[in-house]
Amino acid sequence: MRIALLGTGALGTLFGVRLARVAEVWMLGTWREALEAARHHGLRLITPQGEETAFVTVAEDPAEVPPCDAALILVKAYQTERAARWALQVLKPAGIALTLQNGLGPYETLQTVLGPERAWQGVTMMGATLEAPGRARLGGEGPIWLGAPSSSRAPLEPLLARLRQAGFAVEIREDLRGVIWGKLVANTAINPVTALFDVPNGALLERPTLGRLAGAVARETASVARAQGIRLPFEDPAAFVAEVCRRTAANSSSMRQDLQRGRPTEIDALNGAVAAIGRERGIPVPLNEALWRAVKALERKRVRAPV
Ligand code: KPL
Repeated sequence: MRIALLGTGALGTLFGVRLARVAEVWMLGTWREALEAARHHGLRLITPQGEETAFVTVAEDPAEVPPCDAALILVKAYQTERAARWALQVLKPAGIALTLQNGLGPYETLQTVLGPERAWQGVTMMGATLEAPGRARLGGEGPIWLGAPSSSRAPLEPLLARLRQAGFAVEIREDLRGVIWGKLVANTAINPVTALFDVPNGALLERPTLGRLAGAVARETASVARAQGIRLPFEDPAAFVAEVCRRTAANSSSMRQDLQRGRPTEIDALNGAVAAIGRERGIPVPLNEALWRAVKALERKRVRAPV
């Protein structure tokens, strides 16, 4: 199986290393340093068990990539449009794309570009921190939840089998929206709080004020989900967020990493999107709103150039 990996960041590196065990992987991206590092030194993943290096083929231009069976979309939410167009270019006519990105919006973009039958969505609860271009540290294991009703799952099965062979814990859920909003609860609570206070995920368990703030944001996001009739895959949003923090305690959230590297964050697709839905439906969203504003203000100070 030939898989196109769109995304050269922490998760792109993690998935590249593991998928290279079981498939031919082409990594496509625009970040030169990461592609050069992968080309010359391989992709490197550091885990508690040691360091694993894998060589994948890299390309900056989709025209160089032979036809692929599947594309995995792991770019930032705001880079989805280009990644979706590249996926369309490199996929075989029956090839499928799976997004494991954060936030609301990327899946809809993928569906628009590829058509609804070829676009799939899941979420990953894993954490990874980019230590250098092409070199990531696993910050916590966790499942990949795929919202894939059994009636229509057949085109996805070969990729699911490879993901499992590569060592990922894939769990199938029937309800796609529940899966997406479940992850959104975690991201809207953990990402901005860890980014603003510049702490790893585990600090939300150690510092009661931060833990209480994250728990309150989780409950607020969950109330927006429930108002739309979405059944979340857990009972207690704050307890779920605490569990994700436990599993990814050593990890730097992706938003904290973005700000540290002077990159734009995914705040618009996370707290910004939840606040917009809350406002539209008359559900109070003061915490999502405040965190969105605070991260936007920090972005204006820190971000060097749009990507
Ligand atoms: O998805 C994540 C992220 O950082 O974006 C979590 C699960 C919070 C892990 O850090």
